[in-house]
Amino acid sequence: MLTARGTLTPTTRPGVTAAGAPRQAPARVGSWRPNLLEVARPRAFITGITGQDGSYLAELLLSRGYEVVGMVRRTSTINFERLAHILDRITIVSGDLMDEASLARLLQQHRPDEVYNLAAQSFVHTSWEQALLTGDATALGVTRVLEAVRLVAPEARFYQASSSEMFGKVLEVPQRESTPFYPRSPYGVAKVYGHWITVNYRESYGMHASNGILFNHESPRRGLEFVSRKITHAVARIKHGLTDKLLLGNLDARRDWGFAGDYVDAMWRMLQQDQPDDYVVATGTTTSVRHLCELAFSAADLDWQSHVVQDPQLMRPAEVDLLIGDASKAKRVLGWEAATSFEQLIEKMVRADLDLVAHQLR
Ligand code: NAP
Ligand code: G4F
Repeated sequence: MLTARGTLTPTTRPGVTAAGAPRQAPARVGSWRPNLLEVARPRAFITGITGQDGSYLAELLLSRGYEVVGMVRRTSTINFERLAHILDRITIVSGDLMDEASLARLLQQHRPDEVYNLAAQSFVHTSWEQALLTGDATALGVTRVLEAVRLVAPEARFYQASSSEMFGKVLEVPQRESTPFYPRSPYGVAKVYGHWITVNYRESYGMHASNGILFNHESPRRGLEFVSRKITHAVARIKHGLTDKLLLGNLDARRDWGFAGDYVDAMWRMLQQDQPDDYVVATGTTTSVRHLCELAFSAADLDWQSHVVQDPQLMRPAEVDLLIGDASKAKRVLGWEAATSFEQLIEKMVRADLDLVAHQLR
């Protein structure tokens, strides 16, 4: 079969080696016949490239020799902060999860080998305030991307950003791929839909579609509204004398927090497998918001209890009390495990925010 990318047998496509060379993954070497006139680079299409994970994934794929096409939605101000350092090496295209035609047009134009659907209304708190929008983008948006892939790029491999938020009021500890879902927010409910529609397209159409059930992952690029970054950024502002108090909601909630830079590697590994499947991606440790505070403040030689104030208004209508993932399948099949500890992650985030605030003050 002749494609825009070169000559391929029907079941194969360009890939990359696990070591990162921009060529075929070992399992597919036998059936890939390179076009001698063109050394094709695998091409990835990322929705949500302006987000935390999108920026780390784009970096990873570039380092592995991919062409990266990132979809951004139209906004009145440009928000490429997380991409500034790689902007000259990626292709930015305009589209929206809400607009099926834009998705189909972009996939038709760019014919990707891999599609990573990271775009979503991803903030749980907002999902109660904008439940319909969350359902439209985070749930139905997945079907729109899957339909576009099915219709115009059916050989592309598809990754869906599923979430540990689906486990909600957990029915098993630790949570693994077989743990039943019990979502506790409109966001969690929307992610359950996205998860199952991905499974359904895999089973209905034989698509190479995989779900990564990722537990909370953070970084210095995390949005300021999420609790980890809210805390580390406040620590830096307090340290620099810009404020004195930090208002927080539930300090007892426990999460399995990892580093986003580690987690995007698991996404990529899923799409290098011969068979699509679903994987939990987690560290296997759990920590309370209270302990996160202790650690973050002490990394800047501050006492958290002198600054943190609980605000009942920040409590959620329904809470996810405890998340802890069992990522043994990802370790066994993908050879993936978290490289960064929770302590290293928080230290890294506090340092980055201290530098950021110091820079802003100059
Ligand atoms: P994020 O920083 O909030 O990024 C979300 C991305 O989605 C942004 O690029 C945003 O664009 C884009 N987006 C939102 N609505 C869109 C629309 N209608 N059309 C096109 N793009 C749209 O999220 P993240 O932390 O990188 O997470 C990536 C994905 O993983 C999300 O699906 C999230 O739900 C899921 N997830 C995250 C975690 C985690 O702990 N980080 C865990 C499990 C699952 P703008 O920049 O224009 O807003
Ligand atoms: O940082 P959070 O807002 O993350 P949450 O709700 O766990 O969701 C994140 O992880 C999910 C994976 O499980 C993703 F799917 C999702 O997209 C997102 O990335 O809140 C963490 C915990 C909650 O229990 C919350 O109630 O921190 C508690 N918390 C306490 N005070 C707070 C605050 N959360 C926020 N955002 N702000 C607070 O002031």
